Amino acid sequence: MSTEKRYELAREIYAELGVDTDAAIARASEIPVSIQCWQGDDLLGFETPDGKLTGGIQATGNYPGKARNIAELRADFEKAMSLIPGKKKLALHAIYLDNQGKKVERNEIAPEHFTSWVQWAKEQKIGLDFNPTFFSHPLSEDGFTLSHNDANIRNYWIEHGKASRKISEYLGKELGQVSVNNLWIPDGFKDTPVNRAKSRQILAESYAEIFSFDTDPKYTRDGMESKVFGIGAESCTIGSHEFYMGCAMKHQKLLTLDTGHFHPTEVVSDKISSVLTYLPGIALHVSRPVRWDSDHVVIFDDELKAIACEILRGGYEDRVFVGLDFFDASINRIACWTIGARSMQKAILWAALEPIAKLHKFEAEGDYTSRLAYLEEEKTYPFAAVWDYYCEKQGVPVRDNWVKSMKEYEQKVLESRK
Ligand code: RNT
Ligand code: ZN
Repeated sequence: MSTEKRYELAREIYAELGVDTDAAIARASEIPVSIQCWQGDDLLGFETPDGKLTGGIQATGNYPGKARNIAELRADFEKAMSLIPGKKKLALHAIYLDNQGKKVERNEIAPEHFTSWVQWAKEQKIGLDFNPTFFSHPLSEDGFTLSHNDANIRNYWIEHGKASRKISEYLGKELGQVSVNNLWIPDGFKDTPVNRAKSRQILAESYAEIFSFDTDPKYTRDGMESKVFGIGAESCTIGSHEFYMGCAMKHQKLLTLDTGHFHPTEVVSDKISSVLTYLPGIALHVSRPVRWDSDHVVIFDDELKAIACEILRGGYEDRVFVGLDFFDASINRIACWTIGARSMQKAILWAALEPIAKLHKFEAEGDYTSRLAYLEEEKTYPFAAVWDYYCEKQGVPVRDNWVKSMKEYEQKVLESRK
């Protein structure tokens, strides 16, 4: 039976539930998903030919064929995009600058180092997000950047933070949409410190300086990403969740919630509405932590659905910026992008297909029996038929057909990268 036919049947079944599948597809297709460039090359970047990843994060595995330069990364990402439905953005990190082979210091990066990215993004009709890189650098080697005791080192990173805000604004202006500038630092202590307060005070002052000038919210928004621990910084993370809640509140910034940055039984889905009660917005780093902040490829699991449902049930589309953050080097990297982003898009479509008004009504009336009954019954509605139709309409492969296409690219392109 054709995808279209199966969709028509599904549409009828959902209509009985009070759900308009066409409207759900339209709603889902308007929500951009920002895909992290760093999955393409294990977060090494192109600042120097021999980049090393530091900062308490790790890409494990050595699957062949990673992108070795900007041209390869772009080509690989274009391949992935041809397999992923929905609105897409690419999230860049500062170390992915186009420096034309000349080393540029992090405190000297400027829009000019990203003009070729803008040109490319215009051709691809996608937006760009940005991240300053406060790791993988000699001046971050002792584990501290913006909270460093040494004012010279600290100032270097403050200048990097300032530069990133200008670059992000430039990206947003050029592409006519908001570019999220996400600030994450690795700062922390391996062993128990006795003066946590001092480092946090210094960090607060560094942010006051970084945010001392305004940028246009039409084009850029700063996000602040907390974390519970990093490798080599197990005992104290300076930029903890509570620190950034306060900091984002003070400066009216987005809070970035990375799903791998909390204690294992905490869930980000429950945090969204709490944070949005007081803060203007949230940037999400959707990841899949397996026992730790392991950054496994995102899959279509219960928490992913819960996150998407929270966004759509709350009507928070304008206040939540959905981004992905994982880096798995043990399997084909284009497949990582595709599986992770398709899963996120699936979850968004899933959420759009909920009988939201009905569920809200049950809850408001105290009919928790019906609420549970419908939340369970919706799980066996013909979601797959709607998802397949959505993929077909978006011009990307239906079901597992993308795997063949990805494997062909692997043979033709990736295997020659020795
Ligand atoms: C690290 C943070 C951060 C990075 C990216 C590469 O724990 O999650 O977001 O993964 O900036
Ligand atoms: Zn993250």
